[in-house]
Amino acid sequence: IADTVKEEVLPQDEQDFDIELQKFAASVEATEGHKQRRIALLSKLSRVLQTNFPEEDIELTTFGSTESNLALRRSDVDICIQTHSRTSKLQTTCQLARLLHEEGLVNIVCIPRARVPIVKAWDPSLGIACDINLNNSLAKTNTAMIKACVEYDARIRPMALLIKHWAKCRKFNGTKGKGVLSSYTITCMLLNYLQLTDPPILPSMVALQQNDYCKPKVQLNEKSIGSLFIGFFEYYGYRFEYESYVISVKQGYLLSKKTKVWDSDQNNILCVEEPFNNMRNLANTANEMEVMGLRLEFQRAYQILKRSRDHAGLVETFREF
Ligand code: 3AT
Ligand code: MG
Repeated sequence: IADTVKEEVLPQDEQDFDIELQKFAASVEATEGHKQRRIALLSKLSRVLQTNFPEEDIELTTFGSTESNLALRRSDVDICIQTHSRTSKLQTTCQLARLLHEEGLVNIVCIPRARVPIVKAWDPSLGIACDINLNNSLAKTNTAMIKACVEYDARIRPMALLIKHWAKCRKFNGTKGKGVLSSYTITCMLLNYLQLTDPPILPSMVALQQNDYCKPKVQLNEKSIGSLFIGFFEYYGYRFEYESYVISVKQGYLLSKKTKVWDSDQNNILCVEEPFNNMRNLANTANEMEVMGLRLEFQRAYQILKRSRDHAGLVETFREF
């Protein structure tokens, strides 16, 4: 969809750093082998469901990074099982956990009381992790939104892959409800930063939806991937006012915590509005100390990259914590 018009040629050092970033992103993204293993896991699950519930119309779909084209080598597979009947025999994640156990999956964790009940598991024969939920349609909707954003401008995908990878390397990423921030939440933070750059790289979600996610556009911002990438760390390290604002990918700007009445809850230290449910703060998993730590991590990355816009700088930025 992107009609990126790059009229000005970037200086050589910026071009070199962009190439370095693209190479780095390619080295962390999921390979063909990972994709094959994901497909194999899906067919295994499909067989298990068909065997156990032969008369039911049960649908298996993937969402998350598998669908948004942001899968990393270390990504899990997010799977949604939809039962199309109220009287389905498959009613709980615990039932599902038992079936996975019988199939040889290990490290099974059932989180039945999470906002969206999920089962997490590891398939040792395929070497792949999965998160499975039952009947959660919101995840499909927000995945489609992330996909549309990633496709909007060619610079967004490498940045998103690298920032997710960075969050995993520096150990503050965890999946849904565990860890300081989920990949999804930090991706939303990146998108909002790109909406707020001047001129914006990405329109608001409202505008994207009005355009059916895919009207051609003229891209006025010609910044390099490198300068945007470094700018992201600078923005969340030094400029974003965590105390006062709510990140809204839906609106494409910042909302006031006070206006949203999100200023008095200790779970709302960092506020990232879920685009399809504006009552929900995606970052309510992070407490005050964790947000402080996060901010220091943004600052650390910025300081490293400001000094060395090269391969060595990237290696240091992504150093495993
Ligand atoms: P990985 O590649 O697995 O690290 P991802 O891009 O798949 O990252 P997540 O695994 O964090 O992202 O989340 C997968 C999807 O689940 C993304 C979104 O559709 C949904 N999701 C995740 N966290 C939330 C949340 N807190 N609220 C609503 N939906 C969420
Ligand atoms: Mg995922």
